[in-house]
Amino acid sequence: NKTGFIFDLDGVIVDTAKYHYLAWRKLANELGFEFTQEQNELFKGVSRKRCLEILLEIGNIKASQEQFSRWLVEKNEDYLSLIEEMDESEILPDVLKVLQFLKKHNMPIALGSASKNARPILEKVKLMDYFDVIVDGTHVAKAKPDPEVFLIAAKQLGVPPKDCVVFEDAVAGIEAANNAGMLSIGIGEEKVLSEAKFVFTNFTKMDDKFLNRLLE
Ligand code: UVW
Repeated sequence: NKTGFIFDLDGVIVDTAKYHYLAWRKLANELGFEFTQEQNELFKGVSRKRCLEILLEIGNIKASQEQFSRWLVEKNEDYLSLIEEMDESEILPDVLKVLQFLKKHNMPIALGSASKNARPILEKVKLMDYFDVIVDGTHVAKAKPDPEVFLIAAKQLGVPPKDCVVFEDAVAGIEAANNAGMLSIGIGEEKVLSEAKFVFTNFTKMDDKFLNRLLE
């Protein structure tokens, strides 16, 4: 049986958190309050709608449905204009090494992301060809830590969940992988991602020996 490899996007393949932050901060400032980088940590892996709900709670702002929808669109337009300039140079260190290793061994590869902007981002950084399957925020009803996004990815890869490996940088994402019965690998800080089966600061720390073990 082949192993299926599922990658989160934001924080694993590229660092889009900084662009999300700038776009949310602009909206917060327009609404008359500050939004810090620390607060932005709470937004990682969280759906766009839920992020706006939290932002408005931070600013103590009540919105009509219509305002809410308008601000969602405005934030996303600002975000899209920020990521317009993204290119291959924004791929995080050694992501390409790992993708190429997996391709060389003919491993099935999926993207499992909450983002509705996953496809345009993969196109900009020229990684579309590595992914056999893309499951993103346009396909999924339940947010991580619900395992839905990873279970759909496994199904589309044709690999049983127990034979899948997930690379994730968010706590909710590690929980989702564990809930799916998959092997969770945290990319980030060990103390934050303590629920993960293995943790690496980034892909430069993952050697061929470890990758080879994952193939079995
Ligand atoms: C998320 O909802 C996580 O991202 P986006 O705003 O890119 O859809």
